[in-house]
Amino acid sequence: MKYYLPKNFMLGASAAAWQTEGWTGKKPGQDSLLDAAYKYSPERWHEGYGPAVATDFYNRYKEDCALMKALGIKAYRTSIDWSRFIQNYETGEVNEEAAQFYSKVVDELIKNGVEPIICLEHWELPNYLYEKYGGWNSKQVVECYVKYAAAAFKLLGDRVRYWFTFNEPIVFPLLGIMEGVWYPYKADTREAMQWNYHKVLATAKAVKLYHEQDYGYKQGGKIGIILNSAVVYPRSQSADDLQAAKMCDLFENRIYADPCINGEFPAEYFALLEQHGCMIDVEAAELAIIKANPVDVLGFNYYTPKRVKARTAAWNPAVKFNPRYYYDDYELQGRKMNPSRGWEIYAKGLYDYAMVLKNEYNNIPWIVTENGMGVAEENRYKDTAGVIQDDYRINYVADHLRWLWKAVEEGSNCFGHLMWNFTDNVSPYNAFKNRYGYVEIELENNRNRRIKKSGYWFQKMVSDGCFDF
Ligand code: BGP
Repeated sequence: MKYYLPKNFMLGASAAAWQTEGWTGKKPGQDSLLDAAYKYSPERWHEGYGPAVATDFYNRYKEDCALMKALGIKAYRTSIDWSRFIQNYETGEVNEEAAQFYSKVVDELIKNGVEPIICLEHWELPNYLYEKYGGWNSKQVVECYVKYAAAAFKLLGDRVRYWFTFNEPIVFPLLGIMEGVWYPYKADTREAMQWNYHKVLATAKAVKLYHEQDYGYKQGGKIGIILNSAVVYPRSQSADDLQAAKMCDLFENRIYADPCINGEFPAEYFALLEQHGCMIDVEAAELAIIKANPVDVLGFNYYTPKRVKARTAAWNPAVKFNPRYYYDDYELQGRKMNPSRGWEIYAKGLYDYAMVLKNEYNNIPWIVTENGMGVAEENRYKDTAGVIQDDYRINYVADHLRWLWKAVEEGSNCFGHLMWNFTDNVSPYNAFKNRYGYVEIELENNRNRRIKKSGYWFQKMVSDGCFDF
């Protein structure tokens, strides 16, 4: 069957500064959290690869922009590396060399017909701010972020029309602060919730600034946040599983989506934190700022749904509270899986969340800011000419696009799809293990870029305005 591209629908790809740029030009003391994570334990990173070189985008961005044009990519989302861009994290003074780099990247994208989409933090919190203030645990860091955001709007606001405050803001607090599996390896639920709250507050402050600030030219664009909201399905219709799904939705979706889009935290959230002895520092004046400054757009990253059931074992009150006390989302037997990543593949999840946005979030304009399939050892799929025959990726994208476009037909306000990602890049700890790109990075061949079969498929889809599936 043929599927036609909806009108004014943006097709492109996503990446992040720290996952592509490499450390060229970075000065001592300019580490981001992920840079610090790599320096702290490089042996934990697959085959020792990490952000140090990544895809070398810093030196090769012109080549990459030309390749985007050749593939028909119409929008490219990346981030600014806060730790690189700002010279003095407390005053917001800009590092001129870095500013020039980001300005040139934006110009190069535009020159190649690619809409630049900029995210202000894809986990590139300066490690300095973590060490000095405790990172997002501190209100001081919210203020540093606002100064950074102002500098970024000032530099690029005349050319960038789509801004995002954070990428998947929940991930670092969850994995680094609450569950202790990522650097800085903490296990403190209260602190993780404080990080989450301050990122919501920082978002509202950046939105306000973006809407109000006058830099001598009109900003005229839109600003939002990128969430990896949990798309939650209860395992059964039992009262316990339904309640478990509700709690998962609350802690992995609504603690961001509700305040950022609708202006208010879910009523039960603070009560639950109170009940479990981990209430955070919240001020009435801050809640008023959040209420008054909802985002214009939402970015949604979607890879996999959550199948949730109630826990069978009782919670041990002697152990620190963790929201997972309320739900269990593992055990995925019998589902269609991506074995490399261990994630279920369920394209309809995109449609289902589109309907949630339509019905519960005022049909906010939104864009898929990540969606894709990370596959290990893709070399085994090379044909004799050396082109990776990634039919699995083509099927993955096609299936997700058709569900997405069905949602658009039914009134969802989705205006685009950005694939994760354009070229293969570095993942946290997995580094280059699972490859996601339309374009291969040939590590063994000087990081040569080579278009995969999916890249050619994408190119054809863009020029035909449709695909068969
Ligand atoms: C998202 C992140 C990306 C990217 C992607 C793939 O959560 O925003 O930065 O890495 O997931 O996941 P992974 O790299 O862990 O395989």
